[in-house]
Amino acid sequence: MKIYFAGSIRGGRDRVELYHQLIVYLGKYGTVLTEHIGNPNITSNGENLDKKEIFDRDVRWMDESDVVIAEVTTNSLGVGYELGRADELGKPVLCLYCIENGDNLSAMIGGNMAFKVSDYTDIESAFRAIDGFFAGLPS
Ligand code: 6IA
Repeated sequence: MKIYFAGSIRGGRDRVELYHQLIVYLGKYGTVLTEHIGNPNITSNGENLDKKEIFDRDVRWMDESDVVIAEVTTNSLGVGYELGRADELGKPVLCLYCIENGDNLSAMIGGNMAFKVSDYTDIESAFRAIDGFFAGLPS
């Protein structure tokens, strides 16, 4: 199972520790192609790579992935773009949203019935949402 994890970079790195914990947990289900999203050394300045190289690599990984899991609490243009792409490709998508952030999720994510959007309160409830998502995938 190849997992594409999406989380904010330029949009802000406030939740990077949470991304890291989610990525470690996802290791239970497969290989996370985008492990760097949870790397605290990558700040909102991004990776030390050319923009085109990052885009081409991420698009390739998205194509290769079996599922897409996005942390969508922190608004991010890149994550929104990736989710649009995942939708077009027909990938199973789980969006994790921290409800403590209020009712602020974009309707373009929350209103897309092709996505499974799970609200969570703490890391344990995010883990349970992940378990439920994988349990519900067609075998
Ligand atoms: O708009 P954002 O930067 O918040 O978008 C974050 C999403 O886009 C993540 O899920 C990543 O998969 C992807 N992404 C955006 N920027 C990068 C990056 N460095 N490295 C890896 N993945 C990225 C940014 C470098 C800078 C020159 C813009």
